Amino acid sequence: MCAKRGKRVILVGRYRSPFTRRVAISMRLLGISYEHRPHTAWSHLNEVRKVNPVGRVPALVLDSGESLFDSTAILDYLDQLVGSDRALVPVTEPDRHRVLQITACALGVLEKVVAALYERTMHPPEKIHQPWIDHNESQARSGLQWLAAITPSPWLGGTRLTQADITTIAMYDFTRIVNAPLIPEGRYPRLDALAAECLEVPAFSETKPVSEADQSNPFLQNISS
Ligand SMILES: N[C@@H](CCC(=O)N[C@@H](CS)C(=O)NCC(=O)O)C(=O)O
Repeated sequence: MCAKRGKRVILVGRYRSPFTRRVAISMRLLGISYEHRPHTAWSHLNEVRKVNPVGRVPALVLDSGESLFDSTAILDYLDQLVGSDRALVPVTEPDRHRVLQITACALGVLEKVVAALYERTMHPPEKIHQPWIDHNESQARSGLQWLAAITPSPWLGGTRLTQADITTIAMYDFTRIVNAPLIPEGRYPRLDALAAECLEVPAFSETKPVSEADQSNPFLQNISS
C-alpha cells in the first residue's frame, strides 16, 4: 500500500458520515496518513461513483488506483496491512469475537438510526410512515441499551482501544447530532464516559463532525445536523 512507500492514499467521504469517520479514526490511530476528499453522494455523485459503483462513501483509493469499499472491507484491509499486533480487531479469541460482536451491534444501531433519518427526511411529509420510524428507533434503542450495559475495562473490548470503541463512538456522536432524542441526557452514562474519553484522543477529536445544517444533502436541509 502506498502508505508504506511514502505516498498517500485517498479517503473519500465526509467525517459527518459515521462510516467514513470510523475509517478515518482507524487510519489515524494506525498512523496511516491519507489525503481527505470530503465528498458526498449528494454533491459529488459522479466522483463518488468512480470510486464506489454504488455511489456511497467511504471509499479508499490506493496508489495503484484501485479503490476499496465499503467501510468494513476497508477496515479489514487496514488491519491486515498493519499486522496482528496492531490490528484494531484482535486476531485471537475470545477477544476477536467479542470485538466483532460489539462492532456489529454498533453498526446495526447506526443502520437503524440512518433508516429512521431517511424515512423522516427523504419523503414529502404526507408520505412519511411514522410506524416505520418508530420500529427503527425502537431497534436502535434496544441496541444502545445492550452497548450501554457493557462495563468498559477500560475499553469496550477489554484492555486496549479497538474497533468496538471506534465504531460505537462514531455511531454515538452521529446519533447525538441527527437524532438527539434517542440519547436523552444521562441515559447512557457509560457510553457518555467512553465518548468523553475518546474525545481526548486526537484521532477522535480531529474528526468529530460539527452540529450544523447539512449543506450538501438536498433532502436534509430541514434538520439541524
Ligand atoms: N455499509 C456501508 C454504508 C455506507 C453509507 O451508507 N454511506 C452513506 C453516507 S453515511 C452514503 O454514502 N449514502 C448515500 C446513499 O446511500 O445514496 C459502509 O459501511 O461503508
